[in-house]
Amino acid sequence: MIKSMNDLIEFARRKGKKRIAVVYPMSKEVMEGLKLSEDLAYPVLFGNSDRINALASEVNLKDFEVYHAETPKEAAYTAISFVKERKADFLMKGKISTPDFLRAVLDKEKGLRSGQILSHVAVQEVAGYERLVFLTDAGMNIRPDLKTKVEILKNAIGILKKLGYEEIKAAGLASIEQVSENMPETIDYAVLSKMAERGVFGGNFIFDGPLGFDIVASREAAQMKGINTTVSQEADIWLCPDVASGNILSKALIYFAGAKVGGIIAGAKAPIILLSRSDTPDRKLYSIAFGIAALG
Ligand code: COD
Repeated sequence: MIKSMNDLIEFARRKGKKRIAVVYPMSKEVMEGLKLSEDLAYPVLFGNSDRINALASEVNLKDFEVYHAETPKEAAYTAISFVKERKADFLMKGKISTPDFLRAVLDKEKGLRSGQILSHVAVQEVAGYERLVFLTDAGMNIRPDLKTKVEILKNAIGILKKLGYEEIKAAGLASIEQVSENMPETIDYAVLSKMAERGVFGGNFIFDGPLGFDIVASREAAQMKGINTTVSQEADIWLCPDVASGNILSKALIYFAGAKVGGIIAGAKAPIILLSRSDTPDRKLYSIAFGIAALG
């Protein structure tokens, strides 16, 4: 089982070098991330070719292809066409706004839709937690209803299976363990628990929720509160109520607990890497490794 970011990088490395189409990599940080990942991914870059060549020599990136694009949107659509035509294996966002990037990805004709819901999955290595955490959705679906939560969960399960997980546990994060009609996520989680029990998500899968963060993070807390659950301190997937809570939790783990993190969007024709400007080069490396690991 993959238990650390190093395991994830090794898993990706064993898949062989993949071609990564990068939309508008017009910043030193993006190019540094690509430099750090050069033994995993071969960069196919879309943007201003003069600027890209200059940035590449600044970070000492030597082996890459560049295709000139005047604007971030043009870069997005060309990069996406490369992925669709299998001239690249997966896609990464550079210096283009998230909504512009996602709208190109979601474009009905030219985008990368597969018919499924697209959702964000962040992989986190958190000190003190015995396994990797797959936190979802901290980046795409703003306020998912039950139907969307089902799809978000399926996307995450699909990724873990590609990573070789045979048994998967998931927790629905809330602020309480009771089902409350005033807190819609608690009702959704109760339904998901029953669906999991009835095999909707396949075998060897356990979902439990609603659960407070303390119960998910600590077996001791579960014992103290008298909550009987097999996912305490053992959940691989942490399902969040909405993008705001997921995003805040993910960043809190990064900034206050020193978590290592990488993220991808799942459910499209190929994994998509969506980074924020404040992501460090190592986070870009983890995301690229995660994207490769999640390839079919
Ligand atoms: N999966 C599949 N199709 C989708 C999804 C999805 N997750 N979201 C929208 N669509 C489809 C819709 O069915 C529709 O056909 C089309 O795309 C447009 O849908 P809208 O009108 O809801 O889309 P937008 O353009 O208003 O918003 C889509 C975004 C993804 C841009 C929006 O949901 C968003 O901004 N999400 C949060 C991104 C973010 O800021 N994350 C935090 C930092 S990483």
